[in-house]
Amino acid sequence: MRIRQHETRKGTILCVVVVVIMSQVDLSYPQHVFPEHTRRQCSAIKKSDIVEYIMPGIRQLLKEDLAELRRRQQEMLDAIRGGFVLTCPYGWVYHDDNCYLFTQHRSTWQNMREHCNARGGGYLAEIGSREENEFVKEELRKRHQEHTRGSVSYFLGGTDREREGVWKWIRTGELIEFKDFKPPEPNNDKSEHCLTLFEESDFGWNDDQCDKKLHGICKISVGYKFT
Ligand SMILES: [Ca+2]
Ligand SMILES: [Ca+2]
Repeated sequence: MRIRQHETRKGTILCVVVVVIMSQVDLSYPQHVFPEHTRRQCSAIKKSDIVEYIMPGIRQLLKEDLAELRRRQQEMLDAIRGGFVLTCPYGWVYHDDNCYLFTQHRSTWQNMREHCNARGGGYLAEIGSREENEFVKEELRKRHQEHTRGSVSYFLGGTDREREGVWKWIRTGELIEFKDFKPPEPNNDKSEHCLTLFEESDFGWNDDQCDKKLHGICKISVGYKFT
C-alpha cells in the first residue's frame, strides 16, 4: 500500500513538471506526446496536487528573496548611521555613483568653483567619458527645451589658462582626454580659457571667457560625506 502511494506521488510530480515544461513549448502536448497511461495519470492531476508539490518551492524562493532584501536594507541603514549619504541631496541628479547639480544662477568660472565647493565639497564637473557626456547633455536638453534662445552655457571644471590649447581639469591637473568640442571650437576668441557646454551646438563643448557669468555644473561622489 505504502509502495503504491509512493509511486502515485512520483507519477504526479512527474506530470506536474512535464505539464509545466511542455505548456511552454507545445499547447497540444497530451494528444501526441505522451503514451495513453501517462495521459490518464496526468489528467488526474488536481489543483491540490500542484499546490502540494509546487507551492513549497515557490515559498522557499520568496523567503530567500526576502532575506536578501532585508540584508541590503540593513547595509543601507548601517551606511546612513555612519554618516554617509548614499543618495543625492535634494536638487542634485544621480548618475553612476555621482551627483550633479545644474545651477540656476550664473557666476564667473572662479566663483562657480567656490559655489560648488561650498555645496559639501563638490567641484566644477569633470567629464571622463562619452557616456557621461551624453548623460549631462541630455539633462541640459531637458532643462532647455523651450525657454531659451540657444545662448545658454554651463561651466565645467576644465581650463587651458596655463598653456593655450592644452586642456586640463583644474581640480586634479590631469590632461583632458575625452573631448567634445564642436568645430570651430575651441577658437580662443578674445582669450577664452574656460570650458563650457554651449546650447547653440546642442551642448557641445566650447571655450569661453572665464569672467563671463554663466551657469555651472557641480559634481560630487555619491558616497561623499555631506556636511
Ligand atoms: Ca584658450
Ligand atoms: Ca570659443
